[in-house]
Parts: sequence; C-alpha cells; structure tokens
Amino acid sequence: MDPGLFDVKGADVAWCPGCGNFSLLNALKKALAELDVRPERLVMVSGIGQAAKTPHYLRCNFFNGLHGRALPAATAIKAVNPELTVIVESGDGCMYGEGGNHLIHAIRRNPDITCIVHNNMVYGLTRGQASPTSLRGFKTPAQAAGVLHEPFNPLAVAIALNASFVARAFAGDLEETKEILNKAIRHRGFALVDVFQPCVTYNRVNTYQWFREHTYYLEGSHDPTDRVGAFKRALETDKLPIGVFYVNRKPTFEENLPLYRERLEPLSRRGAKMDRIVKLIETIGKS
Ligand SMILES: Cc1ncc(C[n+]2csc(CCOP(=O)(O)OP(=O)(O)O)c2C)c(N)n1
Ligand code: SF4
Repeated sequence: MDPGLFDVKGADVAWCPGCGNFSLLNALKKALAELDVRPERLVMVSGIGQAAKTPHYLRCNFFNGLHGRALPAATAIKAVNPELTVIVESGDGCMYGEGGNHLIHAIRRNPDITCIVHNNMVYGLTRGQASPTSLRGFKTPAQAAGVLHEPFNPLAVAIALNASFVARAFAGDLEETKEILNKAIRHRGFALVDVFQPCVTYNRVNTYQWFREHTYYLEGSHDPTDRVGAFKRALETDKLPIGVFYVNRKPTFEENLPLYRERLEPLSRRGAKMDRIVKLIETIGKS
C-alpha cells in the first residue's frame, strides 16, 4: 500500500521545521502502509500538545480529547469495535504527566491498542516548561535553576506493571522507527512505544546529536521475553537503549470481556435481538 494514502492534502502543519514529529509521522505512515491498514479502519486518538496534533495530519478517523485523556477514549473505541486499528499518539507531558494515571490503568487492562509517546523531554506547545522526562538540571524559563527531580522512567514502569509490549525508538532514525512501530501495531495487546523526538525550538540540550551520542540499539541477542533482563535494560541511563525491550502476550481487555469471549465481531454487526431489548426495557421500566 502507498503511505501517501494517509496524506492530508493541503494540511497547514503547525510544527517547526526540523521537529522530530515529522519523521515520526512519516515512519507511522510507512508502517501503516506496510501493514495494509486502511484509513477507514484506523482510529487515531490523542490529547493536547504538539505531538497530539499528529492525527490532524493523517488521513483517518480521529478523536482529539482532553490533555492526558487519550487512553480511556481509545480503550472504549477498541472495545466497541475490536476490528479497528486504534493508535494513541501524544507527548511525554500529556501521557506521563497529566495522563500518568490513565497509562498505569491502560497497561493493567491491556486493551489491544498502540500507544506512541513523542518524548522530547519538554512541554512544546506551552513553550518549553520541563516535562516528567526532562533530565535533572535541565534549565527552562520556568525552571531557571534547573530541574531538581529524577526523570520519570516510562519503560521501567511499564515493565514493572508487566505491560504487554514495551519499546523505545528515535525519530532521527526513520527506518528503525518504522520497524518498531510495525511490530507494536502488529502486537496484540497494549503496546507502549516511547520515541525520542527532538524539539528543536525549546530543548536545545537533547538535540538530534545528543540522542545519537547517548543511545544505542539493543543487540539481536536481547531476549524480549525475559522480564527481569528487560527491566535491567530499562534502568540503563549512561547510554539509553533503543529497540523492543519486552514482549508478553496475554489476554487483552477485549478478549476478557464476556461479550467477546466467543468471537471478536463487533455488536453492531451481529444483528439486534429485538425480543431481548424489549424485555430489558420492560424490566428497567418496572424497577
Ligand atoms: C489539564 C491541562 N493541563 C495543562 C494544560 C496546558 N497544556 C497544553 S499542552 C501542554 C504541554 C504538552 O506537552 P507534551 O505533552 O510534552 O507535548 P508536546 O507539545 O511537547 O508535543 C500543557 C501543559 C491543558 N491543556 N490541560
Ligand atoms: S515546539 Fe518543539 S515539539 Fe513543538 S513543533 Fe516546534 S520543535 Fe516540534
């Protein structure tokens, strides 16, 4: 399939030239095309922020919700129609800060959705305040003395919660990012992909060059089914590993719902049993 099928013609893109969001968007289009995901079967869900504008620039169905609230909406969309491909895309502030609690519970519930987090270690849309992943000492106009706290480690948290799929990518590497997204979308269960995405305007520390110098790819011998091994790799900070850290196939949120125990076909296609609906309305009427 042609990745151009996802292009939004004449889109007025609000991102700065050179922003890592562009290559991440391209990587996603390529991965979707490789997987033959039709735009009409795709639902993108996001919160608020620069990263959260991604669905505006992709030809598909989308839901742009409140800051940090993408995951519950996406969980519901997938539960209503398990045949859709549902992808959540937002920034590190949106997902790990405002939406942190939702992330924990989405991992626990394990809906079959892919969660892509543009991790630029800064709040881009609101002009450069520190985010949960900003490194200690990072200076901003709001944190003039530098960030005082340890950064949030999304991969370690996800593996500790026994997430179904945990990976990290770097937006500067288009092909490798596409490969990781491809695996994440194919995976059945909640897939978290944290993507290092340079913000060229408000983060002059964690630049493309900085990420190149401070990252490396997990070697082919890394066993993603080894949870303890994956956790150890997620704790590495001298150099930050990139690749698929952990894979754990387990029943999804939808598979656990009694409604879908026998088949994942959406209710809308099963035909209404009018006698049962009438009975239900009568019962409610009497109570
Ligand atoms: C509940 C709530 N708190 C704060 C805001 C203000 N706000 C909007 S976007 C944003 C930061 C977004 O940063 P991030 O999620 O890292 O995405 P980026 O813009 O860097 O892609 C903030 C704090 C808001 N809209 N709603
Ligand atoms: S402010 Fe940063 S994150 Fe936002 S579009 Fe510009 S470079 Fe990208």
